[in-house]
Amino acid sequence: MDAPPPVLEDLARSVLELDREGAVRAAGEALLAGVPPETAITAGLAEGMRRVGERFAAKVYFVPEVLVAGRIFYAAMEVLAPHVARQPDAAGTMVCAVVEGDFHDIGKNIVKLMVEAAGFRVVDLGKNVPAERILEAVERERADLVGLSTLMTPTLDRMARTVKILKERTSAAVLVGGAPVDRAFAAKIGADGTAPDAAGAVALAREFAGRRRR
Ligand code: B12
Repeated sequence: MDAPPPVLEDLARSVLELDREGAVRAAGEALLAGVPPETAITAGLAEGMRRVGERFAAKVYFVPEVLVAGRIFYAAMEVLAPHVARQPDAAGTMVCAVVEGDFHDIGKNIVKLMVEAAGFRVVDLGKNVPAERILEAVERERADLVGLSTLMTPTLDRMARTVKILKERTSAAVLVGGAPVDRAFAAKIGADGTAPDAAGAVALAREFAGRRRR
């Protein structure tokens, strides 16, 4: 396998070192070097956030640093997102949200971007969204799919409750994700699937939308 382009390391390091200018510059350089923007986001920026998480866990960084890292992530993503190749529309509609109680939306926004790029219409309800609002949106938008995200263990219960309500009241396929979510948890709460990253979310979205059309 080829070595990863050095610009991916520049992206990750800029996020980790809270270097906004460096991150924005590296995002532009990645595009110029022909690195696919999806790769720059997932293997560069998201890798940087993963390392920020390690520093937070080690109590080297605290919430203010993590907040700044999140803003830098978004500043660089703004450069990259318009360049993500888009498939023609009509793959289906997904409602996505971060469950109630949780304000972590970076992962959900990457999933949204990639699922949209794969040709889906995505209705983004944002973060900290109560189950009832998600249900309302799924019915209103006649969504084929729902993508729920949470990053915290205390909000896993809200995710479970949301899935229960959606499965009882709608026929949409419900996908769940976020760092504390694994396949065993997804199966236990009755979700239709989970994936560890945005590429996996796209694969699942395609699979379930295809099934609904048959
Ligand atoms: C950034 C961050 C923040 C930022 C969030 C900024 C933002 N706009 O999102 C800020 C500073 C606001 C923050 C606040 C807090 N945070 Co915080 N935060 C993080 C951190 C460092 C990184 C998260 C991140 O962005 N990761 C990068 C993205 C790209 O990864 P991802 O979200 O996992 O998403 C990928 C996959 O999971 C998947 N995916 C995601 N969603 C979905 C959905 C579907 C359907 C599918 C299929 C896939 C999928 O695809 C994504 C892309 O590849 C994590 C550490 C960590 N290891 O996760 C802690 C972490 C999540 N935070 C934590 C905590 C405790 C908090 C606070 C309570 C801190 C406090 N004392 O105030 C508050 C909570 C506020 C709240 N109520 O939500 C804990 C949670 C612990 C736990 N197990 O519950 C963590 C794990 C840190 C730690 N080690 O303690 N945080």
